Amino acid sequence: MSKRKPEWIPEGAGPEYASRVMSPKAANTITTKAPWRKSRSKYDLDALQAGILRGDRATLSRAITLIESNSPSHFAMGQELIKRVLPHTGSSTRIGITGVPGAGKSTFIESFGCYLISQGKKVAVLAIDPSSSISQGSILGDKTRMEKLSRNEHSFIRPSPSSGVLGGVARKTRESMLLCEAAGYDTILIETVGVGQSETTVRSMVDIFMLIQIAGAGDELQGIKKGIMELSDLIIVNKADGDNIQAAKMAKAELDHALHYIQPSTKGWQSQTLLCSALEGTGLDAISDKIDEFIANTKKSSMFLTRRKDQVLHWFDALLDEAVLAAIYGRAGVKERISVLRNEARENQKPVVLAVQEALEELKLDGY
Ligand SMILES: Nc1nc2c(ncn2[C@@H]2O[C@H](COP(=O)(O)OP(=O)(O)O)[C@@H](O)[C@H]2O)c(=O)[nH]1
Ligand SMILES: [Mg+2]
Repeated sequence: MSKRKPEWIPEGAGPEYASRVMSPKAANTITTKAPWRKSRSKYDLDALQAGILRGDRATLSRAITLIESNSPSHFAMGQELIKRVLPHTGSSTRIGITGVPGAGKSTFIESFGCYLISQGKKVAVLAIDPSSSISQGSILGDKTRMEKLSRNEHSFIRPSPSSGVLGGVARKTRESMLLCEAAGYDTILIETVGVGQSETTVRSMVDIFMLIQIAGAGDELQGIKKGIMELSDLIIVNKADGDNIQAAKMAKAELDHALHYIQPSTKGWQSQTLLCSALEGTGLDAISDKIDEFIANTKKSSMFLTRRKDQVLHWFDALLDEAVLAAIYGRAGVKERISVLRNEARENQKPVVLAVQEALEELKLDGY
């Protein structure tokens, strides 16, 4: 019995830790449809590849579930799938969207997405939301606000993967984006809520980055921090409607002024502000035109391609760093030995530098 106790139950815990651990036999009778229980044969690579290239949404959805899976065999299949569709990726416009909760990101994506589709585009919406394990994903939580867009056959909406650290979520979003491109989506909108590192992460995978602001919420609240403005190519002042039009215009003027003092996000492009009402659908055409102008501009200066290549390199370097560290620390006995050294340093039994040196010897790495 004690062998089947989940490891998170404290030693000597009483019945207040209500838990049932099923026997393997009982677990086998579960008929769940959860993706990780799908047998290997359910993922037919040829079929996935063909379905994606045909633009079939159900297949695309399944393929994203595959690359989001944490199982090692799914990982290998997912990478093979990405490899196969890679020649069909890269031709979309990748747009990042950020802003504080309540700024109107979801409403904006709904109306802007519908606008783009009315112009003949195919729109995929993805999200990076590090808080999504709590909020169930920013997109999913706001599904009602994207009802029209989600019903449109030229759209594809995928809530953010809800598990894992930002790095893992970022990989999944990046790969989802590639799959969407292979499926023929020519515009990818990646939403992120403005917390911590997530804007930088989204900026590192898109061509153009937009910050959605509203008038009168206060600079602090809106995070008009230099950092976020420096990442943004376009700043949209939303909710420019009804009684709020004057205030929105004033906010725009202030932002225009502030932009003079900050480093542009994209070399050769002066970051700009635009007004819109996501609710009433005004200003969307001007935003779309501005995005087109940005893309044309950066393509002409070759900044577009340079940035994309740099983004891939940056991605490569980050993954390699992570993998190298994992490989080194993952060696047998290393963790235990290092924890002894850490403790000796902590308790002043050994100088820190010496402890680190011994750790390096332990890891069979020279130098320091
Ligand atoms: N008046 C007005 N309200 C808006 C506009 N865009 C969004 N809202 C409202 O602002 C609230 C937050 O919008 P939401 O899209 O959920 O913001 P998000 O948290 O940034 O995704 C909702 O009540 C929306 O109806 C707009 O253009 N004008
Ligand atoms: Mg939202």
